[in-house]
Amino acid sequence: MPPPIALTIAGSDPSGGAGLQADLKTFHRFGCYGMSAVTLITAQNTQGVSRVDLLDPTVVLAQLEAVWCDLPPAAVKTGAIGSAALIEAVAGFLATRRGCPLIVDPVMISKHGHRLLPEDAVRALTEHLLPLASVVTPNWHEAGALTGGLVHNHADARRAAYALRATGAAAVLVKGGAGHDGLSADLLVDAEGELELPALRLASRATHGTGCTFAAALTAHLALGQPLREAAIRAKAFVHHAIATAPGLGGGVGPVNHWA
Ligand code: PXL
Repeated sequence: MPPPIALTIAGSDPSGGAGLQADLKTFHRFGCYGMSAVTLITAQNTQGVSRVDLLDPTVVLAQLEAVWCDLPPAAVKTGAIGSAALIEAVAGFLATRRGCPLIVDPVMISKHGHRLLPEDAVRALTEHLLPLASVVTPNWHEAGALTGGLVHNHADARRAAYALRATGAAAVLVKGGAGHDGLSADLLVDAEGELELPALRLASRATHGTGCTFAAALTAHLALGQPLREAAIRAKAFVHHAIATAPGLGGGVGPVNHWA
């Protein structure tokens, strides 16, 4: 049996901790065959982002067309897409090719605070991409930005999750990593209701790419045919372990352990 194919549509992080590099490593870790369509190229390391260059939408569409007809994916993930024009191009492509799970990680700001999505592109995300999503995985900041408010606590996160489901996303998983309590609890809202995913918060500097790695693990488990709730529980456990066993690389916000 060939392995399931997982495709990421995301930005490049040359330091290998986040972006499409984190996605490919995580797909590989779970036995999926990983493919990547590049949307933007960052220049960065664990200490900061020095440059972001967006690719032309036609360049992204050409990559998607090339791989889709020859190696149809079992699950697709989106990461940093970079502009309203790019989001509209990607969503337009995916709208005509439904049928496999779509995991939308609404990447907006890097761990260093560098903006990866301009504010005027947030609306393109909610209007065009979220309605296609099987699951969308915002952190508290992104959940607030996508719903036109601020998320400061678990009650805000719950409200934002329901508001995001109203955009047409089949499920919403709001990550609780930005909280200050000892439990970094995520909240999943799907057609069946709510599922809380608690995990002991780790005091670690190695959090570069945690969001990408989590969404990529979720994508891999869905590509392998697991139900969403099971996939979410496993992805959460994986990221926790990946932070706990981080390799200690770089002088700044270091990468997690993608072999965890
Ligand atoms: O973790 C968010 C993220 C996504 N994609 C790219 C990134 C980052 C964070 O640095 O660089 C390309």
